[in-house]
This record gives sequence, structure tokens and C-alpha cells, in this order.
Amino acid sequence: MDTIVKRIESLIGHQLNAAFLNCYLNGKQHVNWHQDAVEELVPGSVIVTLSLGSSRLFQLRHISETEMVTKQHEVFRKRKEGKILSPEDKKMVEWVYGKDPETNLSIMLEDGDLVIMGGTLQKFWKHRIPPEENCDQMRISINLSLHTVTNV
Ligand SMILES: O=C(O)CCC(=O)C(=O)O
Repeated sequence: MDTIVKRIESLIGHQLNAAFLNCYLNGKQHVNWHQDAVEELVPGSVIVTLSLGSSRLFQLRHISETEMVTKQHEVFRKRKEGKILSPEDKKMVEWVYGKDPETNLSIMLEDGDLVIMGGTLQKFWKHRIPPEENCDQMRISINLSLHTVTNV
């Protein structure tokens, strides 16, 4: 495991210190739309997933308009109060004024593929591994990240 992590660290140029494992026995087992909690991660770090075993779809979608509305209010209040907007806030303003973000992305993950999630992805996008009727093979995903505390 240590060798795998070191290899990934050198490939992506990011340090990692925590690993979580997901095991999908077959296509019935899946993970619904969600955003990963990033509160305990080192700011600016990434979440990396190493996919092993059977091929499975990985999907991304931009958070819904309803969810955006709550965030919009925060950003518009900040603007009104003359506060400086962060790059993420500016992205929100762009979104509100009609830039059409790509809303859905499906990637087939094969054995040995790596997914790297960083930047503002967890804030504005949800991801999932959808169920797949015809998959009867096992898949393991190893999620690696850099936590501020190491005893996780
Ligand atoms: O199995 C995967 O590739 C994704 C798992 C996931 O989204 C998660 O553990 O938060």
C-alpha cells in the first residue's frame, strides 16, 4: 500500500496521508450523488481515487439550482456589503449571469484508473457511482487524501 501511495504521490505531485476503501461486490452496489467533506482536508489538497477491478461509471453533475440559490444568497450578500469576492464567489456570479456550465459528465473507470478531484469541485459538483444492471464483478476504490490530522 505504501508503495502504491508513494507512486501516486510522485505522479500527481501531491502528498497523501489518509486512505478509505470502498468495495462494490457487483453493479447493484453503488454510491449516490454526494460531495465529499473537505473540512478536515488540508486546503488546496486533492482527493484521489484509484479504481481496481471491474469497470464502473463515474458521474459528475453540477449542483442543482436550488442548492445554488442558498450559495447565491451568501455571495450576493457579500457583494452588497462591498466585501471582496473569492475566486469561487466570482465563479458563482458567472454562473448566475448565464454561463452554462457543463452539467453532466460520465467517465468509464477501468482497472487501474485514477480520478483526481481538486480545486472547487467538491463545492460545486456532486459525484456518484451509479448502479449497473449488467455488472457482476467486484470493484474496489481506494480514496486517498491529505488530512490535517493523521489519526483518521
Ligand atoms: O468508488 C468511487 O470511485 C467513488 C467513491 C466515493 O465517491 C466516495 O467514497 O466518496
